[in-house]
Amino acid sequence: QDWRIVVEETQGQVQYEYAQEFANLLNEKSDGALTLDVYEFGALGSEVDQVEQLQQGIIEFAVISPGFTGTLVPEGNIFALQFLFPDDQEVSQEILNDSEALNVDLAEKYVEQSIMPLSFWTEGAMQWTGSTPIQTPEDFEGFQMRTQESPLILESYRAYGADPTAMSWGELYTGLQQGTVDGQENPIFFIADANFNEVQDHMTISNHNMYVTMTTVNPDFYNGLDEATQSIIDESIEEMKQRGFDIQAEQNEEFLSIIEDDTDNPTEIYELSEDERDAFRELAVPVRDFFRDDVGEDGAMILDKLEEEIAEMSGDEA
Ligand code: 6CS
Repeated sequence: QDWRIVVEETQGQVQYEYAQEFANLLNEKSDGALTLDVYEFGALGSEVDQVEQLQQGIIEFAVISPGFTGTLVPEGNIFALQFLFPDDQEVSQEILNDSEALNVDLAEKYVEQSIMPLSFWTEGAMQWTGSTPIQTPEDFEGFQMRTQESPLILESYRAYGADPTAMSWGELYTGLQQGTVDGQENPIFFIADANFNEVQDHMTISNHNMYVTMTTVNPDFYNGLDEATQSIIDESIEEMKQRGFDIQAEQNEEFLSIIEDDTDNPTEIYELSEDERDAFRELAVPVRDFFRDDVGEDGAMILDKLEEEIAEMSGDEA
């Protein structure tokens, strides 16, 4: 019987392409014995529904963004903290690969909820889009910001003075078009492929955070497999780390020019200077204390450890 993996994106987008290549690797390495079917976003419900299906073992694998597990695994809100990881995506991916805080301590918190993360990976730096320009924190005053379901993402935008609302991306195009929300954050490939630029007049190159997602497996399913099969999965996950990175890098580059060249739907692109980014950083850093207080001792420990690892691995000047 075929195994299944569900992703939060549609055909052609990063998670889907990743899952397809992961499925091919499993199939090759097992000489055709293992078959994994890829389900695109929308086939099995919302992003949050997909999390539940993985937990219940209805599907074996899922690509899940921590932004959709915010109430389930509060410690996973760590990825909502802006300006925490280095801007350099390659360095950040290395941290995601090697961090013990994430791959051991945070992973344990997920396993308690029947979600086993096999890898954490970046889909690229996130940018802001808006119906009005965003260049200073004041521009967020009264701004209806769409976010994922994570309390700390909402808190991060409240810290800027915005008025955030959580919503599935399935509703987002219409929400932006009708003005239910004024703006959103995403990597460039996603902004363009989901056509948000059609209904947004402004894009700010803010690089305020990276988009982190996780390849996950249902722990009962995984633990029930023989060792040889587990090794095939582990090796494939390992090989997909570089592939996933390359897929997002290519798409983020390619889609920037698609937004720039779309004369039917012009989008004003504004790149923040380092000084301008500092104004946002100043308001974002205290949200780390909010995280420490809000998610409790274990979460605070994970953040302390991660901050140390980041300083070490990025050769921090701080
Ligand atoms: O903004 C979102 O919710 C969506 N963004 C990405 C990059 N992937 C899936 C996710 O649901």
